[in-house]
Amino acid sequence: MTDFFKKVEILKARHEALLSRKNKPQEWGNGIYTRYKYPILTCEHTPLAWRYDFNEKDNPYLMQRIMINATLNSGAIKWNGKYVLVVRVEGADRKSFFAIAESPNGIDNFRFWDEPITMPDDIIPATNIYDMRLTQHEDGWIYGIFCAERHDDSKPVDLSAATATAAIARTKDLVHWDRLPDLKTKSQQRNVVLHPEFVDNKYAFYTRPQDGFIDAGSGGGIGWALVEDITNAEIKEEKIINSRHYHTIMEVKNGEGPHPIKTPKGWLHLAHGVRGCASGLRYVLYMYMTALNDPTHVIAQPGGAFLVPQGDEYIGDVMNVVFANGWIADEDGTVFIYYASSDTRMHVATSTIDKLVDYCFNTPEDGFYTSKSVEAIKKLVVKNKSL
Ligand code: M1P
Repeated sequence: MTDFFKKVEILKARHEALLSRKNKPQEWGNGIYTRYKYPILTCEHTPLAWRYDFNEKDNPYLMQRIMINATLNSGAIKWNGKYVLVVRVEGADRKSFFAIAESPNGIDNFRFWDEPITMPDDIIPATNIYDMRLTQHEDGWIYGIFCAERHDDSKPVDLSAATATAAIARTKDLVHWDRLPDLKTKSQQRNVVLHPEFVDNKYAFYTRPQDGFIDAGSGGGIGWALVEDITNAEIKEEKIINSRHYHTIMEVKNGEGPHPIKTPKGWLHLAHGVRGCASGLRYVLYMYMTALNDPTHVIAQPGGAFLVPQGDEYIGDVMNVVFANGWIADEDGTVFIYYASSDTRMHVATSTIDKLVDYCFNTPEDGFYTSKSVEAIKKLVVKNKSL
């Protein structure tokens, strides 16, 4: 066997060892969810055939011909008994694309399908696409709503001027995707999510109006809008259902995560909140619940963050970030929360519907003042003393 083929064998064995590594739950967490020791997907998990030319004549040094930079913000769905993620994969060229990875148990052994998704373009091609939210809608389609980024040609001299639009695609098999026209709205949009049920016989969207590509500006928070025709979706009226607030974890911006989970006590929402600090923006996850008969009416909102970066999760391409746009609720009530850390890699945390609903209803709300936070702690101390 030539040196080249020995190196190929070692490379493949190392890759297989990484893919089949068993994940380990971390003990002594917060009781609300369980984190796991290993990330579930990194750039090293992407197929070797995407990265290497295995022809010895053409690639005698066995170099990576295409490098992958990150595997992050993934949509999630249970599909044919498998835990399936539509992963945002980012190449060394900074372009993101979608690729499917599936696992038999939701916590390890994630493997990418052979080829990335071929996503058709809208009339004006997007430079970059990312952060798909998957919704198995009651109309029978699986929808993927994602951000389409294009250069803002009204500012030709500014190379960083960009626009964010919500793109809409749908599929029946996760392989073949039909692209519908992008959502038409007055403002730029990112973090747009399709609600799984019709509301007033219309498609319902969670939105995130924003003044610029990065800046939420006057966009007050997570919005809600109804659309009659998904094949020509246009938002005429939008109302804010979950607002940003001074000196909270969502002072600068927030955004809906995956579509909410329906529980007997209400719709369970996962979202991200962003605040500024000396090291830049800090992205954390938070939860809230809305009424079953009115998904726009907030009935519970625990104060503060639900999940924040921890240990190595702080470090990556965009530091101090956790972001989630996918989760899966199993029939037995287990919830798999898929989150990315620092725009670099994917992780899982597990919980249950019961625990998450308990967390939402029994964690004190943000009182918006230090004095209220102290009051909440003293109330708990007194209760514990009386036991
Ligand atoms: O870099 C952190 C996140 O920034 C954006 O989120 P938002 O629109 O809320 O600011 C997105 O680009 C997201 O992909 C990224 O993880």
